[in-house]
Amino acid sequence: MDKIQNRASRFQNSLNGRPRGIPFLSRVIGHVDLDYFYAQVEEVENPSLRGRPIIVCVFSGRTEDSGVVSTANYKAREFGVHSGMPIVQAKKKLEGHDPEVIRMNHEKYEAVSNRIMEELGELVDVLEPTGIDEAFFDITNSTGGDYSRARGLAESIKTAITKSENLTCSIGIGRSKVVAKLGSDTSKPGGLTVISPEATESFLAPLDASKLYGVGPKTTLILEEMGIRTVGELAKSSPPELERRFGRKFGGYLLAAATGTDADSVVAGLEPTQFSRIVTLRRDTSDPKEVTEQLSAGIKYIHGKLASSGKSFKTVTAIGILTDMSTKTKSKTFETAVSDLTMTGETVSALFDELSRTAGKEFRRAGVRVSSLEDVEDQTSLSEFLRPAR
Ligand code: DCP
Ligand code: CA
Ligand code: CA
Repeated sequence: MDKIQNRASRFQNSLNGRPRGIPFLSRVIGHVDLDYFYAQVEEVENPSLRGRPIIVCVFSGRTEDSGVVSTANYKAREFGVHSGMPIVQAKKKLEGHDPEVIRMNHEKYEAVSNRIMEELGELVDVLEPTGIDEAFFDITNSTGGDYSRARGLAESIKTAITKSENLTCSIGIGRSKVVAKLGSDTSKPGGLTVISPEATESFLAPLDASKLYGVGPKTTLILEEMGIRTVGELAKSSPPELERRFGRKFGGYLLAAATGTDADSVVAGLEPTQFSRIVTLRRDTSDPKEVTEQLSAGIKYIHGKLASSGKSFKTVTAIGILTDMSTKTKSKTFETAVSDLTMTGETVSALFDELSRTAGKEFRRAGVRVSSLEDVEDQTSLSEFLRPAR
């Protein structure tokens, strides 16, 4: 309960955090959630799996099959399999349906997630990642509060993720975080739900109150005792009664959530852990010079990101996606962090030299990633220096 109450209080506190001058109703907030994330990443890596039930599993190692399902694709869900289900039980449900059982590879999913978050960060005003496969975003400024422009932007986000990673996602757009989250939930998989301020009340009213963010089984039970089942009923319930049952903060949050007036703002996400850029080559090639040349804008872009975030890097990776869509990478790690543009370009070029010798196929797409980021110390002292004297 504590966790939820903390969250509720954050929602309340942020009432004060809303930028002044932006009327509440004109906020445009989004929530993006990747569909059957771990399983979809596996599907993209191995397209021959499409159409078959897939379960991505965490094996505990005690017995051969002990462990749980981390996630399942929608085909497997048709047979009643879901996240958290014991592997043994999932296998039973999928018997005779040719399931693919895959060991969870967190690093792989995290790398995909990092690339997507970075890409999303470029497309929205403020991005707040809230999990490996989801994020809130604010696009009030870039859309001028216009919900039809918001729809266009959301569509281009979906297209961008499909183009770069071949993954589908679900997006909800609304005037608050709660509304946006409900929007992405109800458009799963692959959909887009835009809930304009005017449509908010009628969108929320029929939904089960248990669908609201922060409303778990305990709260649902109490609400049922109060004769409240839907969000609409919750919105019309008596505020003093809610306060009496749930306390001032959480009661207040429930009412705000039910009316789509929760005021929590989107807060820019965590520190970046890497920067990357991938491009589709103008033609398939195995010439490392050609590849490096077409990556030069990408390398400059990465340097811009490093400079603006005050970071240098220790590891640089050349990424080659071959004509059979397999990915080959080659990295170099420096002993001390660097941020020199020429040096990065030369290293990337050398790495692609090596990659092209061992790849065996032509490159279709190519990319660069810098990771193991460190703060540029000089930069800190520079900003100290530039700070006006007090
Ligand atoms: N996950 C997990 N264990 C859980 C729930 C989730 O390991 N009990 C992992 C696997 C999921 C990822 O987190 O792929 C994202 O979780 P989601 O709840 O967003 O579920 P999915 O993305 O798998 O499916 P959906 O299409 O419903 O979003
Ligand atoms: Ca998901
Ligand atoms: Ca999720």
